[in-house]
Amino acid sequence: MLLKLHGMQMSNYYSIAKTVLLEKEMDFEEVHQMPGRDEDWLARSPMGKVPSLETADGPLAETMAIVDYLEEIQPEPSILPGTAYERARARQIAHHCIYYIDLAARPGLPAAAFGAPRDEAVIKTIGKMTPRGMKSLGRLASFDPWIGGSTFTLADIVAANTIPLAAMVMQTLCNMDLMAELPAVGEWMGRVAERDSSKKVAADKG
Ligand SMILES: N[C@@H](CCC(=O)N[C@@H](CS)C(=O)NCC(=O)O)C(=O)O
Repeated sequence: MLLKLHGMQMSNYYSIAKTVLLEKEMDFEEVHQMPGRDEDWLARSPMGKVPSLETADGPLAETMAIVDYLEEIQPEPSILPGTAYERARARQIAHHCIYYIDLAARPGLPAAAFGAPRDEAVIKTIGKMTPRGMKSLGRLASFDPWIGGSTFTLADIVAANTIPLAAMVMQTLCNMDLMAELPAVGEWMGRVAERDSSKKVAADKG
């Protein structure tokens, strides 16, 4: 059965799963789906979020579970190469970006991007937590040339699809340049953007 990725192009988590499929050169179909709470969608994604992957084995939600599944069913080319420690370090960077950058800034997204009213308590919290997540990423990242070192991995894919959204939220709500917390990010983002997978994801966003 052909894998089907359900979700929407503008979702950064959808982009992570899609980039992994592209990097692994897997055949897949895209099915447009907005987040929602109808029963059919909740059967695919219990929290109603996007993305969800339709597999021969059944539906699968949660982006990190999806990418682990893809890595297992098609190990090559690997997005988690190297030793057990190197693979764990790549996962550590990916989790760091999700927990301490994306989720730190995400409460500001409704006001930054969707016209919701500003909530000063939220802005105060994201203004404190997001720069901390970004600055501490510097203790893990090498950017030489990839975020974890010599090999392009899941860590690059997750970081490149979380940092820009968080930066937009911080700029819009806190007038803060998140990238300035970790200046090497700029050049590395340029390298990621040059990859065919990034170009395809960007082009499909329109
Ligand atoms: N933990 C989820 C997060 C996915 C997520 O937050 N998706 C957003 C779009 S980028 C969404 O569906 N938001 C709607 C909602 O939270 O109801 C994953 O890893 O897939």
